[in-house]
Amino acid sequence: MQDLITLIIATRNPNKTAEIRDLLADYPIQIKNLDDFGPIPAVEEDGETFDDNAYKKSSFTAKVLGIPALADDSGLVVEALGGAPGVFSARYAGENATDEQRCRKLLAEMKGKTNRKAAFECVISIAAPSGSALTYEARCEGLIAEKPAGQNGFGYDPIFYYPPLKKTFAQLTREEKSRVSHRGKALRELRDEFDKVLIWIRQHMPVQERIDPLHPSQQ
Ligand code: ITT
Repeated sequence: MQDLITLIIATRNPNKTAEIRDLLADYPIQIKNLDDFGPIPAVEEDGETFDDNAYKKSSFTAKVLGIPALADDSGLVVEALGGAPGVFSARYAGENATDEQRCRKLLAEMKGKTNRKAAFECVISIAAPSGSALTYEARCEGLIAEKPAGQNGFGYDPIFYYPPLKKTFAQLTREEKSRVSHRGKALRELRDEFDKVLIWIRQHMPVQERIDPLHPSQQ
């Protein structure tokens, strides 16, 4: 029987971890968090696209720990703001701002704007320790609400209104959100070909050399 593959979720955002764990729950893998390891340096997310940053996070973590890593880079893209906050979503109101401060800043920027169209975008990158990677991406379209509503979720969920369900993402349960969200869609794409992904991971793992201490020259 083959050993169970370990996949580390390379995120420091516990809400993302919870959503990703839910969606990969039925698969024959052992999922670990960054908290399961000692401190590893943070990755600088200075890429110009979600794709760049997702790969930076997954490849760095996989190389440092020697285990396949899955990273998510995501954010909110607002049409009337020329695509902002985009890759700066996490830092939109400064490095140490809270989710509430980020939402408040976005609502202030949107004051008086009639075009409220926005989309959450997500790129999932799975990297092997060698640096090879697979990528999945998805988006979810909605509108920026006039004011926050709902207590669930994280980030911009209270101000992201999803017209088909007539609710903000923060008014949905985690399961309801994952059924329609950017992250849920990207992870479902990954799940749909998970058997192939497992084969890919096995093929890209470094070969462990076993040295027989009694007959080292025969190796
Ligand atoms: P990691 O880099 O450690 O994964 P992070 O929170 O810094 O965690 P990102 O750099 O990808 O993650 O920034 C994404 C930001 O975009 C996140 O902090 C939220 O503000 C926002 N965001 C992403 N997905 C979201 C979602 O499903 N609901 C609400 N806001 C979301």
